[in-house]
Amino acid sequence: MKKKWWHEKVAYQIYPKSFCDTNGDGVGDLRGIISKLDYLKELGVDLVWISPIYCSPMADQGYDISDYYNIDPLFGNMEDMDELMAEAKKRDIGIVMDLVVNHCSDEHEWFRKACEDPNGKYGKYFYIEEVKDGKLPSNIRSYFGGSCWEALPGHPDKYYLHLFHKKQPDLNWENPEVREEIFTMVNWWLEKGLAGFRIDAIINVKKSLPWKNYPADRDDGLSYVGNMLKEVSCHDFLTELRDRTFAKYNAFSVGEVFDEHEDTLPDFIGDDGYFSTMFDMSTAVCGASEKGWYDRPHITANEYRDAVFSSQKKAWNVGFLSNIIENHDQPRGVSHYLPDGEVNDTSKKMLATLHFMVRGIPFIYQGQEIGMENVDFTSMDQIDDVMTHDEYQVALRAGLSPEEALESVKKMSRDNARVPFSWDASEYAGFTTGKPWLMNNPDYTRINLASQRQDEHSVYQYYRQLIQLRKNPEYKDTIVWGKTVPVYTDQDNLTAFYRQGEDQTLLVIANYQKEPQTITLEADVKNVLLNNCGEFQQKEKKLQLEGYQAVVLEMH
Ligand code: TEU
Ligand code: CA
Repeated sequence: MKKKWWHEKVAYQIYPKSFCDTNGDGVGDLRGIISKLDYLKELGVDLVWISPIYCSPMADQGYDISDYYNIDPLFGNMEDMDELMAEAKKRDIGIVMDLVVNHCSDEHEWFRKACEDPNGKYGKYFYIEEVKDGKLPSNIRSYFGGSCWEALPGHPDKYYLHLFHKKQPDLNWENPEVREEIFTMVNWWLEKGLAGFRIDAIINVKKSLPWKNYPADRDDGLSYVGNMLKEVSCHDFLTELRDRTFAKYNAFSVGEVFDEHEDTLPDFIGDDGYFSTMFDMSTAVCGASEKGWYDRPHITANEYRDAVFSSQKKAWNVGFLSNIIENHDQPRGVSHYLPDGEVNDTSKKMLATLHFMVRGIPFIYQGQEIGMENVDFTSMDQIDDVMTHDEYQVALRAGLSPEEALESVKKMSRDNARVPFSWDASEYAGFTTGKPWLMNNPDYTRINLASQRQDEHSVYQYYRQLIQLRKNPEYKDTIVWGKTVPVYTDQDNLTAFYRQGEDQTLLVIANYQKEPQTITLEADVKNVLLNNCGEFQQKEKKLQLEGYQAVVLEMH
């Protein structure tokens, strides 16, 4: 594998609306991010991915872009953005923006012009089809529920495609003019000094044409988008995107890729792949049900382990995955991956250890580093996210009572991660002096950065230790490049693996249960590099682990 500048990095995702508000309007802003750069430096991150900050009507929180060349006034202006990039650079931090080009906003000039003249230039920027006798071109279900076809405003006989919200019309990548617009825009931003992009929902850019119906998979008569996507390949589009943009700037690119075809990993992240890396979504999709969120079981410790190991195996000798335990689309990892009632500082640190010690680029989502948990929402009125509202309706239609529907969807709600960052124990958790756009997590007096900064045993300080270990010249090569070799896989609720470097072997062991567990070491311990709790209890070759204990050992 060719070594690249990004392989050693640690990345951090900011959800700008909820990070830090400086003007009291209850919405986080770019000046807020600038004010926290020293904090990010203290934590030890090198790359900061900011979810969309372009002009947007916010139907999908910025993932519906109406102007790619400007900053939404909610967040600030272009001077703020330039200052943010310059200030970040001074601290050796690279800024990564979100590239949302599968679709734009229905308020984008292109779409407005398409509505004015569907047969003109801009009509070809989208997928617009003639509809006779109400017969839609296909029965694909949009990701946010309902048909993916919507009547074109002003033209009742014409429908446009939106795989996401109806305010997010899909861009027609088959049209070379559209691709040209996108490449020009990407390069304009890279010229400004951006470190790279996170590429949103990219697997959706290639549609299977001509349109047709697919077997229905719910009683709405519609079919999952993936049923169409699996018939086609994005190869040509993504190769062109890479060559015309990222490759020219040696820019970092991380793909958000779901449902990729089997055996295509080398195309995505191999030495000459489309992207520098892509997210490992294997644990996030584990247990997903065709029926909806309400039908989702809690993932077990063994399932978690198997998902991680199978990704590690797939990516070995191919490229680097980016590891996450959560993002702005997922519930909080500690609430999702740990059993109810067993979420505590020790188990949170255990999860962090696994997340950081496997091979790949670690991404921290804002608040993860202080162990923020899911929100105990008590009403759907507290939830803003479009997807949660759709899944709530899905649950009701399946026969759940309103109370049961709320209980089931709140566990998966994207708003769990989207509530404001809990900076301190003051009103509104120090996020704003006004009223936050989305409620704070009511647990902020218990879980916040200010208190954890003071406490050397906090989750926050543990994250710092993990980052320092990854950067420690003694161990860096092994932690970044070493092979992940699973061990003790016949023991339940235990995730353990070696990281094999050139002349060094590390052993990572996590007891993924509240009961103690013993393992028999295969070699002698040279150094204990990290331990999330209590004593290191070794008797000859026997190592006794407390509930949720995790250790990183250097072995002889
Ligand atoms: O997500 C893509 C995507 O497939 C999501 O719909 C995902 O399945 C879901 O959020 C899982 O909880 C990206 C963005 O990350 C998301 O925030 C946007 O809503 C979406 O694209 C549309 O741009
Ligand atoms: Ca603000």
